[in-house]
Amino acid sequence: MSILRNEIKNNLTQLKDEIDQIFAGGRDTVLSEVTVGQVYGGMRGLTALVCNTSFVDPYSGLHVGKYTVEELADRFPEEIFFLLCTGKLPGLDFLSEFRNELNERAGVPQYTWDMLRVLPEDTHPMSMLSLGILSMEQESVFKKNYLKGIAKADYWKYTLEDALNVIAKLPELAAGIYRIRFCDGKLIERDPELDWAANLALMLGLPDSGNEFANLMRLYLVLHCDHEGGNVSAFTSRVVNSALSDLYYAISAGLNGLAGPLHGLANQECLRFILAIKEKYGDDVDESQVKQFVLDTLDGGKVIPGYGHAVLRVTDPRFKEFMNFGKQHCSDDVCYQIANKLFHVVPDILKTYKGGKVANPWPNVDAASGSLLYKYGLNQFDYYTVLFGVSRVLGFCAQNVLAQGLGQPIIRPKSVTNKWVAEKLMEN
Ligand code: AMX
Repeated sequence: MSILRNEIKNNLTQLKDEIDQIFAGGRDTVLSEVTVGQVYGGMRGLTALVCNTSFVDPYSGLHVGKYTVEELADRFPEEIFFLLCTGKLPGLDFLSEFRNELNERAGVPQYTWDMLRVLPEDTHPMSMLSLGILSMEQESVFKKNYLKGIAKADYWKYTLEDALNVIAKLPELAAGIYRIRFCDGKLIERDPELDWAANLALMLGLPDSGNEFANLMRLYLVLHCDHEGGNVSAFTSRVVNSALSDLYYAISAGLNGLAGPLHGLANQECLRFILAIKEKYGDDVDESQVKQFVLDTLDGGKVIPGYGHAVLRVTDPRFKEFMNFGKQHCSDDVCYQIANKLFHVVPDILKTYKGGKVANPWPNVDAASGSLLYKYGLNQFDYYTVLFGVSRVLGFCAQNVLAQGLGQPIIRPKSVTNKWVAEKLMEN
């Protein structure tokens, strides 16, 4: 893996130089002040982390390195992993080298399959994914070498070894979970000639005429790869790895956060919402009926899934990319059409709802993805977050490799008691 390793090395040198310059410019400069509201409010808007793999601009959305999502939509997820780790897109020779590397490292151990097969039938696929990764922890190259004694400067190299081993096994593990949990349990063999996303599509075993589903998987795995450092799953993964718990622990922990309904699980709620509209009004549902359904939902005290965002203040560019895919490949699909109608009516409603309290009335990535997965036969909603997780592991891995390469310390913010805060208020 010489190309990737060398470029990560170069990236680390550059990032270290930048940090040296920043420190020289003022290590004690105040970047962000924290209010009582933020301390009690999930630390929202508090700038307290650095993440160099990607950042989210409230108005232009996700940037991976210096690229916007629109500029990356045609790329392979493997190239995005390279970009996350190195800050640049790879040359032509990378993809074949990376494919060979993954082929050598592929193969989920039998004990992992045995463990997954004995779980209760209704185990959530996200639990299976997290357990599957954790079951392989004893294979951690980082852990084995750490126990022997390695230089801190080399931690990232062993963390990268773990990252590549997990990434190589991930499509097989994720597809196997689908086959065990929702199909006949027979696993489909990977094809060493195929790319990462196409292999996932192949091993899921859904019919795929014209490779459209494989192309959707490529897009899906690109669009969900990373979302800077403070979101629940990425931050959890980083905190765990900062204790030098190896990547297997860190990835499993990150996936557990992604499994929450306010985070990665939201995408299945969006499709449920679309199908409920279809069920109520039929395939020829018009915009006024969609509008009524939305109003009734809000009157019932529920949120409109797929709309709003903690950071974004515009239509999520990832939503646009999925809608473009739908327009190209399945514009006559009813679920796609309902997703489109929702886009026409929801923002105007949310702009004035609760006296304009909704910070972002625009759709996020989840508003579109489910309807496309459903169209291609992936109709097991519980499985959707697994696909999100497969993609997001790229971000967890890149963030942790870079953090280890930069020698970042264990994460340990200070917590205080109500009494401490009350006394502080008295002082002011
Ligand atoms: N429908 C109805 N009300 C909404 C809303 C929506 N889609 N989005 C926000 N609001 C409401 C909030 O519930 C809140 O009301 P409250 O103060 O009475 O509780 C008010 O607007 C202000 O909230 P906010 O500052 O705009 O949002 P937030 O940053 O607190 O929460 C999010 C962001 C995404 C959790 C929220 O918009 C939401 O629940 N959306 C629907 C679920 C969803 O799509 N989640 C996916 C997020 C993306 C991801 O991680 N995958």
